Amino acid sequence: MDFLAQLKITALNPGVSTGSEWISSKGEQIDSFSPVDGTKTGSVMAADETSYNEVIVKAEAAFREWRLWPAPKRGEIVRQVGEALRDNKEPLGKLVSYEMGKSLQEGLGEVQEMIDICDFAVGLSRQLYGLTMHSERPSHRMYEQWHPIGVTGIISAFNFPVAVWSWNAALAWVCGNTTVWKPSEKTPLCAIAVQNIVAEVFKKNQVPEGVNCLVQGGRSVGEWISNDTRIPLVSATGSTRMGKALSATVAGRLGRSILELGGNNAIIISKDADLDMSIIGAVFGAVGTAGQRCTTTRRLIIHESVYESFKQKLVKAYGQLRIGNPLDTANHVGPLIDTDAVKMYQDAIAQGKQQGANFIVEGGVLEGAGYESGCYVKPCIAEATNDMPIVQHETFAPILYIMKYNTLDEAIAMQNGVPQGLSSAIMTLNMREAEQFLSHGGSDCGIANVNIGTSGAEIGGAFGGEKETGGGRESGSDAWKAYMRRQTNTINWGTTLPLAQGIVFDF
Ligand code: UN1
Repeated sequence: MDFLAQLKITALNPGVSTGSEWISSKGEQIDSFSPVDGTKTGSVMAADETSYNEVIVKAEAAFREWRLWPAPKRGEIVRQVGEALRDNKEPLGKLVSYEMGKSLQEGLGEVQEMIDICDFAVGLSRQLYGLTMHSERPSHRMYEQWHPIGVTGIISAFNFPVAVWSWNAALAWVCGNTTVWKPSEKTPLCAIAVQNIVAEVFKKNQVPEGVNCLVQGGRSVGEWISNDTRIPLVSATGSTRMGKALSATVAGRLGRSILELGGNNAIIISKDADLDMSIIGAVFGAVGTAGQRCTTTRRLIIHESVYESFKQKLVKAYGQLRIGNPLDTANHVGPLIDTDAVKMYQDAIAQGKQQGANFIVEGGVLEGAGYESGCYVKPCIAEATNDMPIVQHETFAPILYIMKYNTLDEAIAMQNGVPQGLSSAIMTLNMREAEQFLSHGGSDCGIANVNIGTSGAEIGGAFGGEKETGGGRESGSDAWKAYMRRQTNTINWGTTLPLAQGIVFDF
């Protein structure tokens, strides 16, 4: 495991940092166990209240300085971060794969997403555009500017231990904000590695200490962040339950939040679909990352005329899946994150059966050589109906529910008929169907695709979803606006002071 040494990870790591400096803390010790083989890879020390406060004070002070750097200069720093990530792609990808359990391909892909968002942010640093407007008053000019907002809290989940942080951090930095990151306590070492990589770039460029902060810890650290009036913006990824609690707290102090919560994503397989292509999209979407992406395909809504043939293709494809060590590129499916996740998977299967779901590919926990961690499970498929409580619920595991439809209206209603609204797709070669699905009467999700699956979004688009997914947008397009404050400016260059709306005020 030379990747640990390459990334400067030791057996016991401090977990609190203001950038290049590490701060000692008296929080609990968080141990990282790899779901790949159950090995304890290393530990970090969580933040306590004193070290947390020290970080926020530094982050606030750094903000006052960092916001004055010209945005393209901040972009240049992010460009160098992207370069450093390119240099470290191999070891960091391996660590992601080893600590989180996703396939090496996906671990490397995650680092590639970090590189991509850095590239995007570099360009963005010269494009933080505001509009100009025509004033109704003579000799007046109106325009808007986007200004940095302040310390940005980033709470990320185990399933994308580094990429989702980078979507937020790269944007926040070019926007002139400082960041305070609370990574998942299930993937603390990935955060240490990233902190070390960024620290080197920041130090070389004399970026103020406090622009890139790390506060490791569990729920209490998340609560400190959401309650902290010194943090005007909190971006959080995780369960809907966490998001509801966090957004209530942040809203209670009139702070802003960007939420990226659960998904319950479906692919509609039309009678006019290319079935071979659909199989690839559906299977990758359902079993990739062992079903632990927010964008994982959880439901297939299949036209009744192709239902039986598609079902057979699915069963055949599942029969060919290789489950095992994700660092071995011959395997398709790695482990779940931990044994708690395995328990949730088993509970969901039991509930599904109770509710009448018919498992056509059975699940189960794998045992024996190579599966010692107890985290490897079989991807499974059940015939179900959309209204079953278990189908309405997001289980973070490779359980795929399939169901039939007759008309496209019915299929769209089923696709939309869940509390979540992240990602959706239709497989069809029929233009009318595709357009209806994408129209205002179609999918109600933040992401709607044609002839690709629900997962695997690119960073160039805004990422996020509606309803219980939380409404936030991260990453590309104009998602950056959420990381800045808008200021409307009106300038009078004339010699009189006319009032808006023609109001006369003479004395
Ligand atoms: C997530 O699951 O939280 O679209 C993010 C995808 C990835 C990001 C997923 N680019 O699957």
